[in-house]
Amino acid sequence: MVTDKDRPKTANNAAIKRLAREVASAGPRNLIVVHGGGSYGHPLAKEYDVAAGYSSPRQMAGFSLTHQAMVELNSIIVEALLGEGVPAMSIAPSSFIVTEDRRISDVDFAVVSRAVESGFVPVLYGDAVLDSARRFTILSGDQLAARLATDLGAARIVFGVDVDGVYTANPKLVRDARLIEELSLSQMRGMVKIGEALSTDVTGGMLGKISEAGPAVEAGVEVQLVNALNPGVVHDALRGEKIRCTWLRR
Ligand code: IP8
Repeated sequence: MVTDKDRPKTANNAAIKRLAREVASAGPRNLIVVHGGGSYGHPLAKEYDVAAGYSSPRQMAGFSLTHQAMVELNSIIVEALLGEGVPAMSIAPSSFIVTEDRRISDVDFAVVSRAVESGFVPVLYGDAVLDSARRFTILSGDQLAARLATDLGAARIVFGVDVDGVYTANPKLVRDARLIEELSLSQMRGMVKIGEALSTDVTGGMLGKISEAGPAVEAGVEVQLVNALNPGVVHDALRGEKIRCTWLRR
């Protein structure tokens, strides 16, 4: 929702500003922001088939263009946060993460954790990254957020999505779809294979989030899926207030 999905490289400045204000007014402490690719990363990643890895020389430029588009979107978001007084600090995932066949294996988050301890709000993102098996791939913001939370011992991940959470059916298509307020790990396992990127992503969608969140939930992190389109919801979530959402819990 921070970009206009239908128009390449178009930021939704109003949504970005509102969300930056909500983060600022929540008075963030020990917060890391991770954003996705939207209409910056995804069209280029698709055009050059970056997620699949190297198969032709034309992808080399595509990899760089995808990363560079993410740098642009990240700048817009970081500047919005700075404009609201949040001590945001941009950290490029591709500068310190190499995946192994599309998954993060070894990673050192020391700089990210030092930034948090120093009072900054690191802002990371889904990125085009180097990969030891495929030369390069796309790392989703979801996989990154879950691994950050697990490795840094976060209490909670808040996923901002465009619906109130996980429903019994697609709420955009089915009128009597009901919101599921809490999903246990075993219920999550009934829906997806935990910790495995869905083959259809670049994006992953809701099931991708549940799958990626799995290992974090296993590690004791509480995960909240909240409707970031509704003004005030992200603020309330960050403040730990009760909201309409879906919880993923062990
Ligand atoms: O939007 C992927 O991150 P996501 C970002 O979280 C790119 O899937 C570079 C397409």
